[in-house]
Amino acid sequence: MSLKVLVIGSEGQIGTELCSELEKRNDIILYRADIRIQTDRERRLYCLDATDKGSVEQLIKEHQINEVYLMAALLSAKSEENPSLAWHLNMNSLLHLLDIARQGRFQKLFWPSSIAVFGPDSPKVTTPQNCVINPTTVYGISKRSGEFWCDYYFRKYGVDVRSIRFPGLISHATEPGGGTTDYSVAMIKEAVSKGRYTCYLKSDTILPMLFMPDAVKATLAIMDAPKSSITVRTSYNLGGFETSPELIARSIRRFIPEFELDYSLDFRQKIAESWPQSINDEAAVNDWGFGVEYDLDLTVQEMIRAVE
Ligand code: AKB
Repeated sequence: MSLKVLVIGSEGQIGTELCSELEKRNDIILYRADIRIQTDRERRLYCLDATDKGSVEQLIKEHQINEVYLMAALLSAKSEENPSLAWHLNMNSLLHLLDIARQGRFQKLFWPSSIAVFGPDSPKVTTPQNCVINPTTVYGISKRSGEFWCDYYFRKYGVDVRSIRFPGLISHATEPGGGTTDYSVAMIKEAVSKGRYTCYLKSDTILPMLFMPDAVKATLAIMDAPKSSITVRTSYNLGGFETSPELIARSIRRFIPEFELDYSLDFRQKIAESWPQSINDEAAVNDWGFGVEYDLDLTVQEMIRAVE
C-alpha cells in the first residue's frame, strides 16, 4: 500500500526540493500544501494556512495521511522584524500537528529546527549536541521551544516526531525566505547576473552551511530510519561545511575571476555572531547515517551551473 505524505510549506526553499525527491518514489502519494498556491485537488495541491488547525486536521483526515513534513516557517531575519508572526507561525503550526498526531491521525512528523537554537553562550566551534543553549534571536527561541515540545510529545504520548537542526541552506530552485545565511545564495546568484555583490555580513563571519541536496537527503534519511534508532527527540545537530563571505567569494572567483565583493553590514551581523561556526553532528552520523556529499567548492560549482 502507498504511503500518503503531506508536505506543508511545499513551495518554500526546502519544500520545493523535498517534494521533487519524494515525487520520485513509487511507493508514495504526495500531497502539497502551501499558503501561496491555489487548490487543485486533481494535482493534490492545497492552499493551506499552516496555523489553521481545523483546515490542517481536515486535510489529514480526508486523505488519511500517514506522514507530514512541516516546512512552513519564518526564518531569522524576518522573525526579528515580526516577532509575533514568527512565534505564531513557527509555534502554532507545530503544536497543532503534534496534537493531531497524538490523536493517532497520522504516524510520523518531520519538523526542521536550526543551528539558530544556539546562542552566544554555546561553544562556537564543533558545537556539541547538548551544551548551554540560550538563543538570543526570536527565530532561535521559537525553534528551541519547538524542540522541547517535540521531545515532550514523544515522551508523554509517543508521537514519532523527528527533527534536524539545519545550518544555512544553499539552493537555487526557490528563493530562501529571509534568513541570515541567505547571503550565500544571493552572492552566488548576483556573481553570475551582475558580477558583483554587497554583503551584509563581515568578510570573516564563519557559519556552517549545507547544499540543498544534502539537506533533503538528510531529511529523508531520518524519516526512513527505524524508530528505535532515533535517540534524539529534540533535534539532531547537522553540520555541513564551514564558510564565510570571503571564502565563498574565493570559490566563486574560480569561475568568475572578475567578481567584486563589498560590504554594508546590518542587523544580521549580530544574529550571525550569536551562532556556531561549526557543528558536531556525530549523533546524526551514528543514528541514521548522515554524510555530506557537497563541500563548499562543489556547492558553488553546482550553484553557478544551475543559475547561469
Ligand atoms: C536562517 O539564516 O535563518 C536559516 C537558519 C540558519 O535556520 N537559514
